[in-house]
Amino acid sequence: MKGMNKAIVGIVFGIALIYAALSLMLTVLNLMDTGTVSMFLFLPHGGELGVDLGDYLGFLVEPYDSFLSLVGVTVTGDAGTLKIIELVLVVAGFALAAAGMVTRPSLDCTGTNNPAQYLWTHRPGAAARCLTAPWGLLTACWRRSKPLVIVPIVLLPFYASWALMMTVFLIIPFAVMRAVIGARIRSAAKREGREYEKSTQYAVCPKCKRNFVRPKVKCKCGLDLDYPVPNAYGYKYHVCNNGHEIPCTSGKRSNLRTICPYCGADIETREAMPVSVAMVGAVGSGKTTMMLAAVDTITKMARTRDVSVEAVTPGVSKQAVMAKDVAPKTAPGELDTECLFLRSRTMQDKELMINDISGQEFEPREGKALFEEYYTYTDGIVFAFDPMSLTRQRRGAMPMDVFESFHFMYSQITGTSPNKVSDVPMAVVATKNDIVSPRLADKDVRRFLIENGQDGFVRVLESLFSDVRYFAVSSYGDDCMSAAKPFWWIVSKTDQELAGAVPIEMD
Ligand SMILES: Nc1nc2c(ncn2[C@@H]2O[C@H](COP(=O)(O)OP(=O)(O)OP(=O)(O)O)[C@@H](O)[C@H]2O)c(=O)[nH]1
Ligand SMILES: [Mg+2]
Ligand SMILES: [Zn+2]
Ligand SMILES: [Zn+2]
Repeated sequence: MKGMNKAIVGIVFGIALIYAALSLMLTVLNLMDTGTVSMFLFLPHGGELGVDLGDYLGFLVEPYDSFLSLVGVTVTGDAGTLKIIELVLVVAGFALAAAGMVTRPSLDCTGTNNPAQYLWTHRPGAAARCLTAPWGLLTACWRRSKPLVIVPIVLLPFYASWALMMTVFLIIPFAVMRAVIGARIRSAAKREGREYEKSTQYAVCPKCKRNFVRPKVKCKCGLDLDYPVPNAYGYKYHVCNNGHEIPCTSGKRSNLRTICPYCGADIETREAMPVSVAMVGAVGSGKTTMMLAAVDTITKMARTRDVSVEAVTPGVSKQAVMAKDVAPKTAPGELDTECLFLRSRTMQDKELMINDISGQEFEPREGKALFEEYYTYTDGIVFAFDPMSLTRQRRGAMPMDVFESFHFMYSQITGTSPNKVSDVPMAVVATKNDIVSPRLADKDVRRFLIENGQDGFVRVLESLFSDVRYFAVSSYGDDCMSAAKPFWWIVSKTDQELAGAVPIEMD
């Protein structure tokens, strides 16, 4: 038993013991005075310190008195010595009941599942354990060896009255403690729920792409625990089965090692609010280069406002960004989501998640994997096309083909009818603007598509997505500021705080 539980038990048992000790003191004083054994209740009133229970519960107290004098008389006939012996027996009885309170079975709070240690007042059977604590000698001996239990049974007449009194004295502190802790759990849980809802809402696994309210946590000893939130296991921290403390208040939790509750992968969530963007486009349309250019720009612009950007996946690392102009072809198949964490002193952590897919996935092919979760929780879609592929000898897949292939997956995955209008922001991006002549402005892109035989694409796209915006970007060299615009437009639709924290011009 550790920390909080020890404190709770200490308070409850402490109050009962102090109270019983005060009653013992009155009992001893009375014995010295009158020579009779009676039980007292410590209750200062009208100049008196206690109430003589013998006056009210004589049928309970008298047998105790008779028993003790009987034992005393077998030893001595002298009245003075008898008093001393009775005094010793009373104190010993008290000590036996008090000793029961600190024996293992009643104090032991180690659990069997994780997180292991319930708050003591909220663990199953806590009330019963509390009330039986003064009789702990019986259980302690029984546990050690069954025949041994005969000893506390024989001694029972000496300490039964004291144990009974302590049992009664335990009821009030336990009930008060339970109510106080229950109220603390409730208010801490409410506060945590509100804060989590405001700052995080949910988390997304970059491996399996599924989303969930809270991840699981791996303790430093390797045990998997539920995400620590204030509950019966603790309102400030939980304790694992190996005794490690795991904080469950929002500020301290973000450094915990988190794992995905579905696939078990080690993931970082940092309680950051996620914004998730999916990329669509033909092979060679410039998706990966654009993503890296956007990361580059976002990082540079964030620095001007003291916002730190940390890439946690290798695909968007500093090295990858530096080599963006020679980005390798993206391998087909399902890939990990690229993750960036953004934070500042004034802004709660944010996570920008980008799903970059190989253009091959939008080519007609048998038995294609449906990218289930790529699109299920997406906050926006960046649709890239290479304008040169439309003008020069029309090479590569046309935007319409890519869109049809994408939309087939999209409607299957989101379980909507193929005609349903989606309100997910759709950024249509003409890439490689540095080699297009004349250069395109954002406002020219829609007309450019129509004039180059993609009027069908524009029509279908705009009928299926209600929130479409066109961009023209260049991702090459240092002149790649424009690449961040489509991403930041999506961010601004989802998270105003993040959008405002990094100055990306949208014009
Ligand atoms: N000049 C110029 N070339 C670009 C630009 N963006 C991409 N490219 C080039 O276009 C080619 C394809 O770019 P990627 O970013 O790999 O294209 P992708 O859409 O990711 O392709 P897949 O991963 O195969 O689907 C590469 O040779 C890039 O260097 C750009 O803005 N300007
Ligand atoms: Mg790529
Ligand atoms: Zn997962
Ligand atoms: Zn542990």
